[in-house]
Amino acid sequence: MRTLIKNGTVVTSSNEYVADVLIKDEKIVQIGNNIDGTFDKIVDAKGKYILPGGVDQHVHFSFEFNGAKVRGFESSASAAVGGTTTVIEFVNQVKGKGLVDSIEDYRKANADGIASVDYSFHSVMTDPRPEVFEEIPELAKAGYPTMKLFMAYKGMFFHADDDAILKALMIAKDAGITVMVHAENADAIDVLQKQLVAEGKIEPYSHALSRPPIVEAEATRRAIYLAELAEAPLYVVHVSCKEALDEVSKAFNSGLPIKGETCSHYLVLDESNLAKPNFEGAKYVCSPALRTPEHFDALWNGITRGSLNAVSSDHCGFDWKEQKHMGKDDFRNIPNGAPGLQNRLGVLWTYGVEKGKITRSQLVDIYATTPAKNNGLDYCKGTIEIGYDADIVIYDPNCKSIISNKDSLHGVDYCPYEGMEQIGRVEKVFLRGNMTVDEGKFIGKEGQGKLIKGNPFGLMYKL
Ligand code: DUC
Ligand code: ZN
Ligand code: ZN
Repeated sequence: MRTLIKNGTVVTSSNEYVADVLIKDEKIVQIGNNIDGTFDKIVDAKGKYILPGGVDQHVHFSFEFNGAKVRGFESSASAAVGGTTTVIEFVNQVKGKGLVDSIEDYRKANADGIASVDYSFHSVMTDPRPEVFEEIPELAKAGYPTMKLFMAYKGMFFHADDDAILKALMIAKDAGITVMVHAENADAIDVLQKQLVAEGKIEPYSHALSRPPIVEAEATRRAIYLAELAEAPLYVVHVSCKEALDEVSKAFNSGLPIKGETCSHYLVLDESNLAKPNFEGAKYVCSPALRTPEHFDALWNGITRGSLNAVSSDHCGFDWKEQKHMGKDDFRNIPNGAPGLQNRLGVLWTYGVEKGKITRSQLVDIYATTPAKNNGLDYCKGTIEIGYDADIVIYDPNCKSIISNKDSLHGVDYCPYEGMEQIGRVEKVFLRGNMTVDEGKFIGKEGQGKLIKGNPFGLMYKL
């Protein structure tokens, strides 16, 4: 099967140029002007941008919070219509099981034959027994070269203390496994939460009060010190505020192999959303909490200066009506997380590129090219180059629309970006050469996604 995409503007992380792109079966085989020959399909992309399919390195299709479970891979067509062709899911280790087995068992039961886009996995260590630490290097051999630790959730089974973090960092580095941290001080949050509830402050807005920037900054700094002690690379997920970013930037600027990501919602949604009446605020309960608007520009600066090298969705599809209402009488019971997988590219284009915060090449870098590199997938994903998977988005910059949950395929009963303007639209998407979105509609098949394994040392050089 030979498909020619003609006359579009190809955007890579370093430049953009008008060209034709020839796809043969699953790969990009030629890029140039006036490519001729015989083709099975010709797509005219004149006036449109040819972007690499997005790589969303931070999604949750399996997260559970107090018994509430998010929508799974059956909702992953929402990635495709939003311009994302590869997702990386966090798999919590099952107590008593190994890290690799936890991923493999989850994958077979919940992703293979179900996913609509390509997928890979991060491990999340929850059961720090000595033999589990010994197993960490096996993750690299199995093709899963990243492992996250939660510093944020006191009393929950996935919480990791400093002991576990330091030991994990020490072991992971030699195997090229990047340790990632969700950095918030769990004890401080616990104290603040109890105080707020004792004062009768049980509304969703208290979620933000119980997780101020300083609890994120403290844990970020602590994790960085632990990484320095271990002489290991570290990746800080979902940096949400200036104070935590300052810690990452200080480490990054001093030459340490320490970086972070932020997420679309921290760039455009502020904490006032948590105060919406009629329990609407619960839709915006995610951790770290949304911040005041002054933090937006600091995060955009972190992106342009390089300490934040990716923007993810932290997609976490809890329903509002049923699941978020578990916390109607106590904000601590509101499941943490919000959907957003479908909106990442549109938000970055509209509020990043169109507002002059980032260039189109920077957008490609933070939404596709660098997330692929961070996770060792850059041998086949994240750029428009010969030999790469033909994961391609044709983006029409001339459309304007209003974001609405009725256009979402995430299977959740709300969208946190509801009512916001979007400039441009994902018109067509190719997943390994197969057109899977046309005229903005999903035309692919459930189960078409494939497991993509990562190489170790993806984030950083070997120290
Ligand atoms: N925070 C969220 O908001 N959702 C999923 C997990 C997390 O740490
Ligand atoms: Zn997190
Ligand atoms: Zn997350």
